[in-house]
Amino acid sequence: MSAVRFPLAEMPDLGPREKGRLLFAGPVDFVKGVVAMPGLPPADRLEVCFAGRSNVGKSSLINALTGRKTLARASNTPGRTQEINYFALGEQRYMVDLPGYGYAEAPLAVVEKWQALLRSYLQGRQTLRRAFVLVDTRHGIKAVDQEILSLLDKSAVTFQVVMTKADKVNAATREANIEQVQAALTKHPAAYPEIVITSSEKGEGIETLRAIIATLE
Ligand SMILES: Nc1nc2c(ncn2[C@@H]2O[C@H](COP(=O)(O)OP(=O)(O)OP(=O)(O)O)[C@@H](O)[C@H]2O)c(=O)[nH]1
Ligand SMILES: [Mg+2]
Repeated sequence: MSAVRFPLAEMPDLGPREKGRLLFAGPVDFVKGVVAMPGLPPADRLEVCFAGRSNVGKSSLINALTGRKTLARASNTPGRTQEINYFALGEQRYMVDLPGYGYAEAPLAVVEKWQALLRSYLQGRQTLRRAFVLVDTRHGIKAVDQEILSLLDKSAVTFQVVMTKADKVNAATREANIEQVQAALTKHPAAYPEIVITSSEKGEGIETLRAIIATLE
């Protein structure tokens, strides 16, 4: 049997887990919401971003990671996060909540403005160390995701797929959509070779993701 090219991330060892726990137990602050590139905070620390279609669970994941329920606004209304939202983990890391894409009802002018900003951000942010691309475990990678994956390939920004809302699917759907994601990733040179399965609701994968963010160099 050949090895799976995009295996699920294993539970990290005690050391990285403790590093992750400490990082996220420390101060977490909302820094600012940015609507244009000149508004970005100084690129003085390592940064990760969370991208994904509208409603996939980006804000909820940031809240779960930080253990603060209302830090990033989460809502049932797609397209709620309209800005690039910066959160600081002490002075060590920035976490960036990106505006969701694929929100069908957004006016074209709005969509184009955000696409342009997303493009400049992904291509122009020197300290961006990894993009977490969130994919709903119920749906797998959709056509609307392919655009951002290609953009990340072109920008040479390493991205890691984080599957969200794992609590909402049965085991068979979970397995099928993990395989769908694994197959789709083979076409993307910028894909990091591990997938993380999460549930912001139940806490699955949160400790693993904390450790990943804390140990990036
Ligand atoms: N059951 C379950 N629901 C979730 C989970 N994560 C998010 N949700 C729900 O999904 C909806 C959208 O979550 P958000 O975190 O606001 O999604 P988002 O990606 O930030 O959306 P935009 O800001 O509009 O792009 C909310 O109603 C959340 O409560 C999860 O792990 N499990
Ligand atoms: Mg959001």
